[in-house]
Amino acid sequence: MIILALDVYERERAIKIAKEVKDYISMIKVNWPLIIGSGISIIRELKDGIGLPIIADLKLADIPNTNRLVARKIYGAGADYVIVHSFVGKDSVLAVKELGQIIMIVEMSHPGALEFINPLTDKFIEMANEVEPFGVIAPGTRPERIRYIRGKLKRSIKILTPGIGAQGGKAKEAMEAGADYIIVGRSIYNAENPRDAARKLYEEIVN
Ligand code: NUP
Repeated sequence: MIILALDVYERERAIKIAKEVKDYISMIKVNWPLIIGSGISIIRELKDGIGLPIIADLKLADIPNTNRLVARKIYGAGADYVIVHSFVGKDSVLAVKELGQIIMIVEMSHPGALEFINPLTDKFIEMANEVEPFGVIAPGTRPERIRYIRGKLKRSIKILTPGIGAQGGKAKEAMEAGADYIIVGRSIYNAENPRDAARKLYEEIVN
């Protein structure tokens, strides 16, 4: 139920942290910091070395052809899921889904998401119900919004919630509101003991 957001630059540090916490996590999410810092080959290295599925959090938001060109390389590099923005429209989203499993953003966790994204969430949920991605991103910082999104989203579509810990969201509250997975970065990788931090989160949500 815990997805590790591995937002560090260095390959060695990323692998060390992933090994330390792997017993408590179910997937690893890589984002631009790690891909820029360590190269795209880090995806295969983590996937094979740690043995967990990899989410590529590229937040693709381009025309269908460019989304497709990027997605082809990232799935080819071993990514199991790619995160895409919804606001660019269904054609751009479907261009990625044709190549592999996707996760659509229906709302984000930061305060700025209230400016432009949150007012459109209903439309993004509607699109997700048509497109049927593996899952959607919903804000771990706003449990009431997770509950709202869960109420409108097809049951088969998973809810993944970032914003737990460093951004103020609480793991247990997010799960109780309907999240299937919590995404956690800094609270684990910046902890003095990442394994202990992951174990505590795990115990918080299973108990
Ligand atoms: O709405 C979102 N909020 C968010 O934090 C969508 C995301 N994909 N993320 C990502 O989740 C963010 O880019 C980072 O990789 C991770 C959260 O990290 P942290 O705040 O736990 O350190």
